[in-house]
Amino acid sequence: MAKFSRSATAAAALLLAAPAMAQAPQGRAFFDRWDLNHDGKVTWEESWEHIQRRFVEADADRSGGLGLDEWLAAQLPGRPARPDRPAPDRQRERDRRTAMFRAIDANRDNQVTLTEIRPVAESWFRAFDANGDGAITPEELPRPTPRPPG
Ligand SMILES: [Ca+2]
Ligand SMILES: [Ca+2]
Ligand SMILES: [Ca+2]
Repeated sequence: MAKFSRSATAAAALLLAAPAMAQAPQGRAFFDRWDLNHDGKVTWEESWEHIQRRFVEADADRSGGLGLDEWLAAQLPGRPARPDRPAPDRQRERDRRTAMFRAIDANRDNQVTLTEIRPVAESWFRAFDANGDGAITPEELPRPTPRPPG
């Protein structure tokens, strides 16, 4: 059980912090947005700053926590519409993000707070920082959709 929830939170963190990074072809543009001082590396401080900003944006009612509705609203419209994607895919995405919400909501009060997000984000950061130097470079990002050169 402990093992399961750990991998669940790691996956959650991944998607929370880097939805486009994990899936979108424009991963580099996404990276540049996280690299606040544009030095080609994303440090933990930059990551946390970015997550906090996104959290504040998502917290529509300023309650200091995100309800599931705020969570889904913040996550789902972030990406450009994909007309080539059938609707069931969006439902799957929604289910996945709901599961993620449950995984991060450690005290099960149906609110995800920064306190709950932080340890998850930290494990996300460590997982991406492949060489352990405290910064993520574009080379360390996953490449889930390899495309042929050219
Ligand atoms: Ca940087
Ligand atoms: Ca909670
Ligand atoms: Ca690194």
